[in-house]
Amino acid sequence: QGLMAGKRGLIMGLANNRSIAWGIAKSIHSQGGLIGFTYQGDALRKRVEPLAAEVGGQVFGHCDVTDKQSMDDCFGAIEKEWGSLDFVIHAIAFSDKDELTGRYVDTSEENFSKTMLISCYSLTSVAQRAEKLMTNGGSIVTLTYYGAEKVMPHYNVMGIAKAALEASVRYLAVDLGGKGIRVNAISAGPIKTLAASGIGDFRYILKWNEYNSPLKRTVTTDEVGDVGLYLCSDLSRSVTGEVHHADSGYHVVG
Ligand code: 0WD
Repeated sequence: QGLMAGKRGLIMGLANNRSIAWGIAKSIHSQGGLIGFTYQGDALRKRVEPLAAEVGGQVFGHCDVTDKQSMDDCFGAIEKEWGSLDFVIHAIAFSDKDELTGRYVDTSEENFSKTMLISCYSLTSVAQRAEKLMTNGGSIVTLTYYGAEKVMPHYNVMGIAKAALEASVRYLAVDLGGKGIRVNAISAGPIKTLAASGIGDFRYILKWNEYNSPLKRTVTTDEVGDVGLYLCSDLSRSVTGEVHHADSGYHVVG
């Protein structure tokens, strides 16, 4: 029963119970969806396994998006176990935190490439593998931030990666649309997660959003979770190539 009854999908990028991925997992589970999770490295395994159990989910093992073998192993395991996929949540990003402060112009080539590979290209490599399993159509959702559109202090190279990620959403939407596979992004307002704690002056950004957004507050992972649910469910069946803001409306004033 529920909007997601009979649907099975993968959530990538769960680190702990403050992750945006966790908000989305709870929303999808509440509407009857079956969720598979991957984790990056053994340290996160201990966190992901109990959370997966809480929502009756399945764990498909270690998956580092920079390691092709681990990606193939995970999608291979899903194919073997489930045969098909209905949705994928891509909630993954990384940049050296020493470069998430100060000036963008000082970004190193090495961190630029790494940031782009993990935070942008990985959506495409996930889509390549998901396409094969989305035999009845499907929904792919990634997470982005307003720093893709406007210069945000300290967001630096991650802003460039998110801009490329949002462009990827549009290109992927066209490539996969013929198969009934939709590709969208949620542009979430700032939330204090593990990844966000690496961004310089993050508390100031939170306060700024609270004071200036139309709703005069920041957003929660549960709220972003409900937007993820909408984008994975058939309610959004006519929506693709979209960057949907879940940010208390900040983007209309920022
Ligand atoms: O304010 C925020 N928190 C916002 C986050 C506002 C708007 C967008 N986002 C985005 C992030 O950029 C990211 O794309 O939401 C997505 C999820 O981020 P999150 O929920 O804020 O952060 P977190 O709970 O830390 O999860 C991100 C996870 C990693 O966690 P850590 O903190 O250990 O890096 O991404 C995963 C990892 O689990 N990840 C990887 N997974 C596979 N392979 C890799 C990798 N190479 N690198 C990072």
